[in-house]
Amino acid sequence: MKNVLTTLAALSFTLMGCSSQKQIETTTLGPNPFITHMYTADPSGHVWEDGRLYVYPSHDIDPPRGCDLMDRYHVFSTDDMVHWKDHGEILNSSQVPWGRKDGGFMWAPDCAYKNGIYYFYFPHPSGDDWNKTWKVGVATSKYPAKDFKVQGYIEDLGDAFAMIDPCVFVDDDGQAYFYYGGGGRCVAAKLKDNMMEIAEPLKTMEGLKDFHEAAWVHKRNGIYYLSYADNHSENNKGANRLNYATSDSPMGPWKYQGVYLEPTGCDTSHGSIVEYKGEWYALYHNCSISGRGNLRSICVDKLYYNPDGTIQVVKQTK
Ligand code: FUB
Repeated sequence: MKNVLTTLAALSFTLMGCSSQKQIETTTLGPNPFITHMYTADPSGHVWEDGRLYVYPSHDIDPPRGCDLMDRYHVFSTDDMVHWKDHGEILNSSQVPWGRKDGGFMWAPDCAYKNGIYYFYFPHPSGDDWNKTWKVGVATSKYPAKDFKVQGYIEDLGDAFAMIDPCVFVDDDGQAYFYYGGGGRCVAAKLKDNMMEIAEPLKTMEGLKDFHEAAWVHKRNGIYYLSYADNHSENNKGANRLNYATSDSPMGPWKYQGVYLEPTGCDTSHGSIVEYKGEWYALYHNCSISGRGNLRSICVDKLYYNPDGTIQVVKQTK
């Protein structure tokens, strides 16, 4: 069990012959997984205007049937990276008017904020032939973790086969970009100001190596990062890793940079990268509570960059 106190580390350094003291605040994290009262996966992290870090995961159902029965979303938030609040269920497949009649399949979501409205994006099939009928639903609210109402889905996304895991990245100039993908294909487009329609045809993201799913885009020091899960397997079992690529544009082309999260013991891997209070974090899931590849639990660890902007492999802590 890790110490849960926030510590102040003093760093001494010498600059141009002068001796100086700089205080660097480092947050000590709590134990992983950080949500233990229910199974959670696919965490998307965002810091909103109230200064809290919100995590939008999907929810594994026990006993599982693959990922078929996942029918609801909860939201979690923290202001110290140790104590997490469960805001409760924000959406259920029974509330999706255009969704498949048997529900379930509420897979990896994301959330974005623009002009006082939170937009919650979730992949969900519209028909019985679930893997051919994916849509990306949009629910909106004035609040980050309650009162979401399904508004519809993003139109004109084309071939729906295996296309899941929406990610919406809002750039510094306010322009929002929509990413999603699956089955080897990752595509993106600018979103219109209404955050519910694409403003241009989808474009394939070039330069990714062995893309599987779980696209996530963040920006640091002017560099765009597209991270995603690959198809890696070990002993004939899924053991996906999280990879990343960089670009000077949110639409690529991308330069493949490598793996930043090794397999976590689950059948899938899925994560996000977020800055909170001056430090960077990798959110991801593992299966350490259940010991079962599709009963997953969300985790967080520190993420460190090298001086050239490349990402160090994340140390997965318990
Ligand atoms: O949780 C269901 C699916 O498993 C997600 O959409 C994928 O990214 C994988 O983690």
